[in-house]
Amino acid sequence: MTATTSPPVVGIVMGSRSDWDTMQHAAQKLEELGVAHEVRVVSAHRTPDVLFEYAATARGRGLKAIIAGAGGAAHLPGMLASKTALPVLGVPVQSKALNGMDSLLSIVQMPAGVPVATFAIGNAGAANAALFAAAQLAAAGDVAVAAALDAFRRRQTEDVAGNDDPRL
Ligand code: RP5
Repeated sequence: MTATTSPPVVGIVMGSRSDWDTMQHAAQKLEELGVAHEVRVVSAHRTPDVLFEYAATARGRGLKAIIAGAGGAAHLPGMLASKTALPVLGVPVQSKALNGMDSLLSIVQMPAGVPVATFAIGNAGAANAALFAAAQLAAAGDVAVAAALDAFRRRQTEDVAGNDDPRL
């Protein structure tokens, strides 16, 4: 699925369809900021050849970053990072058995030389990975995304400041 009409610059991938509940928060943020993105299920364990192909062709297809979410033995972000030098942003999905601690540790403990930027477990991590990818695009000179990010921050501040009595 491609979420806007322009070619995707961010890839959102996840180990299973069951990760979508979490990863949709990344897609929603990119949508809100007008960042063209694609969404795919790519499993490190069930479809390893697809993973290799996805990573090997990502830069050539115009992607600037990959947001990868996985749970449990969450090898997807690390294996993507082993096959591409594009920034890989890892989202630990909250697993049922261990609440996502397994996912977090699987993603964060990369060996020196193969970085994965690791975010919080669950929905907040997915949303922040998208905001971070947008910040990378803005820092690289995308003025439209920079403006959208500024506007998002302003709205967020106004929403909190305008609802500061928790009893209402
Ligand atoms: C991981 O195993 C996926 O990322 C998912 O979080 C977890 C469970 O997958 P399913 O059994 O729901 O397909 O590979």
